[in-house]
Amino acid sequence: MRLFISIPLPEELLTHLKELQILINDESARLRFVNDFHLTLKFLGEVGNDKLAPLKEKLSLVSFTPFDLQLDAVGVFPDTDHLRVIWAGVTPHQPVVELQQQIDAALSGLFPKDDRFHPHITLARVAFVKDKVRYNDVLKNVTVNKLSFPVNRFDLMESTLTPGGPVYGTLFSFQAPKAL
Ligand code: 3AM
Repeated sequence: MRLFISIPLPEELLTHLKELQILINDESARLRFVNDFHLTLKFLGEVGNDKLAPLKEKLSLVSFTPFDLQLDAVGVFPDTDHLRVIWAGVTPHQPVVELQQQIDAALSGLFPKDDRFHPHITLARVAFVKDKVRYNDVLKNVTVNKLSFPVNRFDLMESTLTPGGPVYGTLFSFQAPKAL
């Protein structure tokens, strides 16, 4: 099965993420919008059934203090010359990066470490761009509501590839201890 680890996003955020999908839409680019928003912490790829129990056990040992994030400006991967993914940013990076590093460390020996991690919420993948200058301008003019949201959980997710795009399902959730 194809697995990844991500932070689920609260309902209150989803309405605005859908609004952002409307704002980033323009005839200068053909986009494939995602239906399932999340903040990916680590992509694991194909994982055999035999690895699932040790994976779950190691992830259950990750302990983190709940933190708040704020939505931030729209950005692109890999860069404005090569538009592949359009995403909404989050701030601050530090608590997410720390959680990602903890997960990386917990899974060392089972999965390779990620040396490049940039927290983001994917809004759309780019099929093709007709007018790069115009589309970058559209993106620059998108105003993001800097909504705050709590992070107190991460999920082990399964991604099933279908002709209509990937379909995601939550296999297990890992809860942070309640804040005192
Ligand atoms: O929704 P986002 O973009 O944050 O981009 C893929 C998606 O994250 C990423 O894993 C998530 C679930 O598919 N992904 C897919 N293939 C990947 C790969 N080979 C990958 N990330 C890194 N390497």
